[in-house]
Amino acid sequence: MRITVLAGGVGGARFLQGVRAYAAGLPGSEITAIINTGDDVTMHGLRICPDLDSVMYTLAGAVDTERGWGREGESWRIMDELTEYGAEPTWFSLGDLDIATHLVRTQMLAAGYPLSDVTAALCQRWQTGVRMLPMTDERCETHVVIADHGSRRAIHFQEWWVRHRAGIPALEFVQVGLESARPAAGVVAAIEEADLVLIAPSNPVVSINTILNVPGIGQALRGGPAPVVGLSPIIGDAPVRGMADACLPVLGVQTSAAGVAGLYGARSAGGVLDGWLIHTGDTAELPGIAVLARDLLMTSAEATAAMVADAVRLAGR
Ligand code: FO1
Repeated sequence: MRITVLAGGVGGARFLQGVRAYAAGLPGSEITAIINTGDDVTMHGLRICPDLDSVMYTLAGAVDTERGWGREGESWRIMDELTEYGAEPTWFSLGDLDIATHLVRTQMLAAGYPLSDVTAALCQRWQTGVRMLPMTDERCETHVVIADHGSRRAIHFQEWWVRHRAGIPALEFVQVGLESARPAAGVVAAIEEADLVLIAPSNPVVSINTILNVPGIGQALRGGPAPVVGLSPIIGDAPVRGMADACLPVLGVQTSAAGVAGLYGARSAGGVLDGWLIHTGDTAELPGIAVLARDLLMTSAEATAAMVADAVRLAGR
């Protein structure tokens, strides 16, 4: 079975662990992950791709599981030195081990390799068992528009998320570079040739919607032959993880499983979903979307693999 997954960082990484565990029982199956790069940023001259790296480190068993990002057993000597120099930003911490990844990436990009090739090269070391594709090879970064002394100002998503902990009300999310962005090499084929497309329980606004907005990706999902099943990132009225509740109201979407399903929409009505997994006790009634309620807590790869098995059943595969 060929499974293609749309995913963000920390939640997407955990979900992919479950997809990989599910696929381990199906010899010959292939998993492709299309990963959000809207969080990408350049700091201290280094190109940083947080979601790609969170997925890569997690699948490799090299992530710091407590933080969910960066390397296990990390040290911060370079960061300490940068802070001594007063080199901004000091609110975004780069670990010594992690910096090696950014150095390799930055050099390869400067040499002219597209991000998809760079990602494949980095993953060569880690052997993640999942083909990882950035959503686009172009720069397409999420900026957050905030109110500033009576006027509007845009700051990079990382500044809003990490420095301000999403505590400043966002007026709008803007994907800078979206108009000229195209799906990265292999992305459209991975959707068109899949037997099943899964939407991970990642942040629906700044991860999944960002991927869906890349010209060509939403269209491929809507027109593709594979059923598309999503998992709700919201349990009750709160995100499973992260701060999606600071993002959904900006789009006028209720923080609920039903709200997110409405955002993605039914494929039969021009959206992307055929099926939607929600947590036990939640409700989501949308014409054209098959809904299944079950436990959605990703407590282990095995528990998540069981969710994937239910998604496969819901898709009728
Ligand atoms: N998250 C933080 O909360 N603080 C940090 O200093 C930080 C640094 C960082 C460095 C590399 C990287 O790949 C991720 C990093 N993250 C950090 C996580 C990241 O900013 C966000 O959690 C995601 O972009 C949201 O998915």
